[in-house]
Amino acid sequence: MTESLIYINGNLVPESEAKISVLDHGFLYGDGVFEGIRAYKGVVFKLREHIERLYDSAKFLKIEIPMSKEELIEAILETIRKNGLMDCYIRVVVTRGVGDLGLDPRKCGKPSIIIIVKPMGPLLGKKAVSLIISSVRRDGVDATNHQAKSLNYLNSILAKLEAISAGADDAIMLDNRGFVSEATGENVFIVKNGKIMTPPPTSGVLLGITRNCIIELARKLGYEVMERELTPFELITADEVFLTGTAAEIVPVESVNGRKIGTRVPGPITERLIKEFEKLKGDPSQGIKI
Ligand code: PXG
Repeated sequence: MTESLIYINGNLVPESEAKISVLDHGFLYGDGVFEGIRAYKGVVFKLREHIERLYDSAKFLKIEIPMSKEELIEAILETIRKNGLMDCYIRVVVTRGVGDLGLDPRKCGKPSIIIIVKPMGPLLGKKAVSLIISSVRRDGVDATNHQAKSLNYLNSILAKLEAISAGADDAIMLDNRGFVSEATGENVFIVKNGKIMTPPPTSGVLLGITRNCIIELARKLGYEVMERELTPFELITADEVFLTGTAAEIVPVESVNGRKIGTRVPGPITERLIKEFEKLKGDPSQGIKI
């Protein structure tokens, strides 16, 4: 198998040579931001939205990305072209850069920019998943919150470890008040009596691009969609539950804490949304052509 080419600070290098310094604060402190993006049939899905979020995350961390948005878009497209891919997963990472020991970000030089592109199937890889409600709370909006897509994922990793120990596929995390927040790397939606609901930003969720896409799509199809706080009771007693994310796509949930969700999985509304979402893949109006 030929090695993939990885973009590091302006150069495309084979994977085995794609290395960054151990003194990069992205490695030492998780001090950086990232995006996970997908290309379908030669179109990078919602690329502009991902770029906007990346720059917002960087702004929150006071990292100045040393490239314009247009230049970064071109670097991403060129990396995909050079790898000869039409359908792939794209990871863009921006770190604080190479510094010294000690947190002080002023010791760091220029931010490092890395673009990895790989073929990748749906992350959770399954038709329906089982969830637990984790004892690990989602960081509050006044902490290392997940509105900024930072490299610090320990909050989610602790919950994922708990899910694995319990024999579940993934975990739902509650916010620091006990309301449903999101899964470890996906947003969560419930359906009750034909209405679609998903937790609001105040529950510490990442404003997922797939989440936005599903909200828009569902409204276009005539469903009522509400962003509101959800209790664990509402989650467990929902007619349908599904997760959304770039890596995982749209994943029906079959159980939460050992309680079966609804009467059939996927439920009818989840099934319809999956079908409609499939139609958007590769649609040039949904992204930027490679
Ligand atoms: N919540 C969290 C905490 C996430 O990390 C989402 C929701 C869904 O957002 P999008 O914009 O993708 O709809 C995410 C995104 C990975 C990986 O490699 C994780 C995500 C995205 C891409 C890759 O684990 N999570």
